[in-house]
Amino acid sequence: MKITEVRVILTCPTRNHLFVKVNTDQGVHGVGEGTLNGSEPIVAAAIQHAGELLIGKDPLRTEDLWQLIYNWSFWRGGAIYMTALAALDMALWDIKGKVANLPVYQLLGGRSREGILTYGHADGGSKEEVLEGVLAFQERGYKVVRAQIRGYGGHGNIGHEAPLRPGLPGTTIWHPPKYLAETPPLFEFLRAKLGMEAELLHDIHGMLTPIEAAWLAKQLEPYRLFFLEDILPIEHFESFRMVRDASKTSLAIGELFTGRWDCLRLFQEQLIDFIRIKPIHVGGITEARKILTMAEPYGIRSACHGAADVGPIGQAASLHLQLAIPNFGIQEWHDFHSPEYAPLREVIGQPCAWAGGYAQPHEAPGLGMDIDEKAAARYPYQKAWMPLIRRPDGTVHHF
Ligand code: GCO
Ligand code: MG
Repeated sequence: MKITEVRVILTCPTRNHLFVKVNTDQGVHGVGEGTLNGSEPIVAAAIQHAGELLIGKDPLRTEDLWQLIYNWSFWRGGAIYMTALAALDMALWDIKGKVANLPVYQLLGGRSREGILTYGHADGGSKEEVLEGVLAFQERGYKVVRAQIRGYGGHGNIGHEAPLRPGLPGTTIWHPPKYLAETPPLFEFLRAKLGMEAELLHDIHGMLTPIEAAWLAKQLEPYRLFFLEDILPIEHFESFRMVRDASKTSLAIGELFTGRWDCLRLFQEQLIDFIRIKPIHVGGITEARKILTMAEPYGIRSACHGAADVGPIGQAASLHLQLAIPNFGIQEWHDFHSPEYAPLREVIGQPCAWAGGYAQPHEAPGLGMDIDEKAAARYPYQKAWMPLIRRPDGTVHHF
């Protein structure tokens, strides 16, 4: 069996997605996803370029081809290359599943649980509105809900500047003290209304300084969060110990990580409780599986990032992997079944199933997903950027 073609599909049905199709000389093809919010055309170029190395190769040699694509460039690693590699690796696992006539999770060890526990994202302009949002998620069957006031950064988002030119992103003005002041009372309020058993979590989105994050983790300790997410910016590696020592709030990070070397120290020193890596941004199922195996002896569980931009095929890869591993924790859930995603469903068919708080990958061989290229061509790529943030004095801040 030989790979004959790598096709890159950049499309915007609802939002931008970067898909890949790997064709073989046996009529079997595999699909993968390399969506990287705001950087899709750059990843597309990387897939196009690196994909040529796969032509003529046996697609079933998943590990060998992973090593080939990882090592070919010399300039290895980083979000762009690792996402490009992820898209190709997913497609190879898809082919392997189709050849074996088994869903990918069977190739990874089979089912370790009946379903994938998910969390939803409740947002509101006030704590009363957040409560309404949490209750609405609970009524739909969600067992765990993330609670945020006015998105990431909350009421700390005190202003907005228009884009410099049409088509560019605007700038949010972010003032940390307001966010720090409102967050502990939000959880005090939610606990008073919902009791201690409700499973709640919160995303700092890496927006605080180390001492601010440590302070917030300590303040939130009495409210027993399922976890506090993205506690620090990824650059502040040296500060995890300080946050850890400050409180016994359960901690999660990793949606920006791109490989095992980002995780090693956090695992060995048990500085976190949940790791948020997912196949799509760490080089695919091959690498994500190794990372989650490394986490297992430290009692660290998976909590794969699952925002809209992880995409429906990225989501499927996360589900197959987490159905099989022993140390699964939770999956962030984005609902691609909702009406706004009708155009996306023209391209990819049915997204993975969700019912009563639990998700399931498809049972069809491989990842169980496909791409209709004609439908994708009806929705051409639209230039998009990540949001910009500055503090009130004009200093650039991370989102
Ligand atoms: C989450 C995330 C996202 C990111 C987004 C960036 O936990 O879902 O923090 O919402 O902001 O994926 O592209
Ligand atoms: Mg997050």
